[in-house]
Amino acid sequence: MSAAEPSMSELILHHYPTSPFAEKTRLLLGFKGLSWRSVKVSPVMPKPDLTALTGGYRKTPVLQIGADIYCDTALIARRLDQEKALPAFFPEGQEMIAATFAAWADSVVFQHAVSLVFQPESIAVRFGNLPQEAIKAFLADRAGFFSGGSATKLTAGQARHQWPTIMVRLEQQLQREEGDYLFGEPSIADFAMAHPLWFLKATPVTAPLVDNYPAVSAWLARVLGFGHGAPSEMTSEEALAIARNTTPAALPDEQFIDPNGFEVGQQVVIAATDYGIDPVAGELMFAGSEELIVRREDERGGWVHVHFPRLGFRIETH
Ligand SMILES: N[C@@H](CCC(=O)N[C@@H](CS)C(=O)NCC(=O)O)C(=O)O
Repeated sequence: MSAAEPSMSELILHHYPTSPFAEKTRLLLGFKGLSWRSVKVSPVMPKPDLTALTGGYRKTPVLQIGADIYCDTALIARRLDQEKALPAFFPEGQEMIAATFAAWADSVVFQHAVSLVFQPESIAVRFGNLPQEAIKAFLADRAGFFSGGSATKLTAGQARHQWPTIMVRLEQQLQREEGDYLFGEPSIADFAMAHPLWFLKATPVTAPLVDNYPAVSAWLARVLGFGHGAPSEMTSEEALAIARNTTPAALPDEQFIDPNGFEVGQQVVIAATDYGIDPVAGELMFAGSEELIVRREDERGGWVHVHFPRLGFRIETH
């Protein structure tokens, strides 16, 4: 084995500090006690070194392992379970409830948190020390991010109106004696519920929306207490070189399933259906019950396999 070889299989997270879904993933890495490399990405477009790897997908975070690029935290969690099986994110007997609750929290609870953090009273505090131009650029970037997909923005009024229902239910469930985690032992559900609350707590105007609930606060401290594992910095150029100098991993040993007639080797585009629907073009390599894989070539990243969850993504002919 040459000295450079071990770095080829390292977990590389492309992310930025203030992103809730990045925090979810950092906690997933912490929960598993994993070491990983941290590549910082801009919170707004353009992100040329990231899209060179993904082929257009721009959401945060993205996990890279050699020449395999994993988009969306729903799939990243499954990939980390393969990396280290225990403790599991989808405990036996809770596969459906854990994944389904997590998908609800990642969409519904997250949309509430975004709307509450970006309401005018809160935005002024959150971005207090940023120049006006930077705030404008951020808001313009996010306005476009929501066009064309199935997700519609929740108004701040509706988010404020619905928030107590979510929190009172959560508080009730966590008040029970065995309520250390949502479903007994920790699962993906805890991490998906925690990151929107972490986001609200980061701004003084919205922090009371979490702090007013004692059982929720105690549970959140436990989940955030898993920490981030052991990250070390890496540049985006190094990450691109790793992709270029590695061959994608063997495809999953699972039957190719496509009820709509897509076949291996076909040129397709894959895109999220909710928001951030930038399409990724490539050759369809695999479609399993949880995962889609396309192969594409990039001038700087070389041949890569880009992986997406099946749920919430669509395949179309190119
Ligand atoms: N379903 C995606 C959602 C990711 C997401 O919405 N990330 C936000 C940041 S928390 C984002 O991409 N914002 C725009 C950006 O970072 O460019 C996942 O689970 O990874």
